Amino acid sequence: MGARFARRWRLAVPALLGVLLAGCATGRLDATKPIGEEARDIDGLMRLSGWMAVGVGIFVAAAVVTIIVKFRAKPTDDPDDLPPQIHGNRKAELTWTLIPTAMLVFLTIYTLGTVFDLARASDGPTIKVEGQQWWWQFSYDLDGDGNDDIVTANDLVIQTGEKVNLEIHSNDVIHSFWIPQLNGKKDAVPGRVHHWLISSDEPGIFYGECVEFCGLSHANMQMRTIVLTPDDYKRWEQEQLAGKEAAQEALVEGSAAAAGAALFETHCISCHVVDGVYESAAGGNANLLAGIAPNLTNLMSRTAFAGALYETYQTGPGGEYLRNPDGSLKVNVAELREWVRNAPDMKPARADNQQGMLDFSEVLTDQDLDNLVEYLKTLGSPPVLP
Ligand code: HEC
Ligand SMILES: [Cu+2]
Repeated sequence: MGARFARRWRLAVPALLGVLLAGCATGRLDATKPIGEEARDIDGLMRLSGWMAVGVGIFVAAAVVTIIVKFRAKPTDDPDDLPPQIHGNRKAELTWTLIPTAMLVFLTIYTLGTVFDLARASDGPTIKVEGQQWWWQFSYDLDGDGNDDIVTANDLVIQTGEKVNLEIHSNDVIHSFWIPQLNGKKDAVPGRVHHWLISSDEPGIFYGECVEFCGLSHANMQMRTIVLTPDDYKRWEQEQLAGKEAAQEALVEGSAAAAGAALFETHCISCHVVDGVYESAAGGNANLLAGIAPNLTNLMSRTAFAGALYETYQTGPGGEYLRNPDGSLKVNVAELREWVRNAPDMKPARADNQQGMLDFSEVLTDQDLDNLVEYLKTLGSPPVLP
């Protein structure tokens, strides 16, 4: 019994440790591999203070063991014979006050330096980030005229070698924006604008999540940062603008997409905007608490939908994109269609409380759903991948 118990513990301890350590790097969210300068600053500070704490810990543990061993009672000791009693020792007291003070002052200065560095604005572009239950919107004012030229969701697209200023807002409750590999966390607070820098040395897809509990689907409020090379980024920008023009072109009469557009006009435009075509939801009068729903102008250019919970395009077991024989990406029609049919079933929401998309399962027929998906597929070109 005892031996078996011990053996179990020998397995349980590493298993528990594994579970604990997994919190530092769970698959796609990894705070231990910084890719941008801001994330590296934070990582450097964390490592420095971590190693200092390890040093202090080892020193204290060694001192305790030494004292226990060196001054332990011997069998020959007379229990009534006390060692000389002293009061105060200036040298010892100064040592154990000054060394920790110096260490803490050093860490404070280093920490404040990092905090101020991270708070500094850059001369790079500004992107507006808006959190709302339960997805993130990103808006780009390219020409600085005060109007957003690109409005997208889930995928925050930036380019390498540029420090981007994020202006973080919330349209309802407190959220928190965190792309672990690119910077620390920044809260999105209603009525406030929080400034935050983000940058990446390498192209890639970096994952993030809302990290302030914000209600029912908090765990499903994810986002991605797609980092492109400057050339790819320019292409992305052009395709986003072209997507707005394309959305305004007439659909082939009698096509499934045209039938879908008619349904979209009946059921969807009370919440969703398609730039230049269905603007009626603009201006915060959407039938929602937060006042906005994802702008669908370039829906197909995003790698993910519904708070980055679902892939827009089909992926294989290793996360790689599956392709049609002609090389194009395979649209994830099944989940997109299911989303339009019954969104609250795929992502918990409170449609009765104007939070999240409605359940259309009693409203739309199979044919309607097919047509709507055909229409959605016309919105924007495929994503520019890093
Ligand atoms: C009551 C407002 C409302 C109506 C009506 C509505 N939606 Fe939505 N829709 C939303 C909200 C809110 C989201 C974001 C949900 C989330 O991510 O949690 C959303 C998300 C989506 C998305 C995913 C977009 C993305 O980039 O994440 C698609 C596609 C979509 N809706 C299509 C439709 C279609 C098609 C209709 C009409 C049949 C429709 N919606 C009607 C509010 C609405
Ligand atoms: Cu949130």
